[in-house]
Amino acid sequence: MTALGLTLLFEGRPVKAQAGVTITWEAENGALESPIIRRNGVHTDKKPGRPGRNSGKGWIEIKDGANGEAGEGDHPGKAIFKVNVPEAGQYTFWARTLWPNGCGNSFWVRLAERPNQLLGEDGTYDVWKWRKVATKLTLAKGVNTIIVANREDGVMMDSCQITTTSVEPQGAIAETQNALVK
Ligand SMILES: [Ca+2]
Ligand SMILES: [Ca+2]
Repeated sequence: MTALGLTLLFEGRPVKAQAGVTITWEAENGALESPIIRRNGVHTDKKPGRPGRNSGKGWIEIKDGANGEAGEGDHPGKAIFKVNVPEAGQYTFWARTLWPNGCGNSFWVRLAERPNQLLGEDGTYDVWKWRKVATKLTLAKGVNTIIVANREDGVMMDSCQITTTSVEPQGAIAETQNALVK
């Protein structure tokens, strides 16, 4: 969604949108390579008192054990997102993910033909939580290919967002219309 000075409703609370470009999409709508797989349905997390759920039709995951005995590394398997970007710029990449433990708490994120950037390695487990890549992505106007790749197994990803704003996404967010090129 491109929002300029609009007042949006977020879980019943009005929030003032920052000027800028924000595009959100469902991770399960990407093109997937094994061992990254699509899971359909609802996954309710273990947040005390206020459990969260995935948005859209499901999520993507790498099953625990998919990488065998291998630990963190550059492993086969990726999710490819061809994202419609309305304006060139520096974008923060966010993904709503769920980690089981420290042996399953990261993905790689990169642009096509560019180096891997780390997503995760934090210590919050068993809840859907938005996490960002520290370095912004430089995106051109038009279709940009963003790749999420296998760094360790056991991990789940619900949705992704790129934004030129400094707003931290919260909770389940609907997919932006025409976010992805099929
Ligand atoms: Ca780890
Ligand atoms: Ca989803």
